[in-house]
Amino acid sequence: QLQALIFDVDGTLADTERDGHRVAFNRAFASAGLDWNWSIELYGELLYVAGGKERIRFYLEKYRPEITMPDDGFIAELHANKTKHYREILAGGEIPLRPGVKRLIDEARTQGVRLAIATTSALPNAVALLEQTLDPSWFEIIAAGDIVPAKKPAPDIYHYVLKEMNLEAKDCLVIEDSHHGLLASTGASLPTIVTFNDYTQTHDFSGALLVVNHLGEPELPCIVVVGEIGD
Ligand code: XBP
Ligand code: MG
Repeated sequence: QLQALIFDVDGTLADTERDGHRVAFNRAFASAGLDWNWSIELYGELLYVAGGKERIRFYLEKYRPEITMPDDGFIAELHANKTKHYREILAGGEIPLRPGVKRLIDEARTQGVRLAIATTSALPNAVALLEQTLDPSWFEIIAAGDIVPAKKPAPDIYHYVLKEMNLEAKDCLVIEDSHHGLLASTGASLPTIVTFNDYTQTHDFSGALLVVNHLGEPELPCIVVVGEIGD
């Protein structure tokens, strides 16, 4: 008997990366007077590292070795500014939920299935997206950002949700969109459905129960790449 659905946020609830987070990073860089600019293509490579602060460090190490690594305080401030820009973008209402997300969440609520969020993104970002599109109060736990020290692909955030909700992994279902997200959920022994997107479609999804292009709507059926749709 399914007891809970646990959703990843970025790339799963909504396509937030290309036109949301990426643009917010670039705006934060520009307002800090930095000449850093992340193209759509480069951002696909940077997504290899989860977490905004971690991603900035990865960019500097890998792509800008000539720059001396700024201290943690500078990166934290830059990232806080990025969060502000990101929330402004969300408030503009231009980033919709992916197909099937609202439908599935409504069905779960009707059937008494518990809901949770497990994301690498900062808490204010996750809450802002839920406020704009769903309702944060529908989710028993919104596990986000630095709440666990080791971000995805580490399973810590999922262990945290299971512990807080007093649930066993086998009674839950996770929805993720990326290889790292899948590693995190399966690392906590959680059955996982992958809904891939443009940035993640070439990822390795071994270990997923089901791999689909999105969750589907009656007028927009999903395409199943791996697995079978049962009950
Ligand atoms: C996605 C991430 C995040 C966002 C940026 O997390 O890796 O880092 O790209 O958000 P998930 P922050 O798919 O687990 O929701 O800048 O707030 O980290
Ligand atoms: Mg994701």
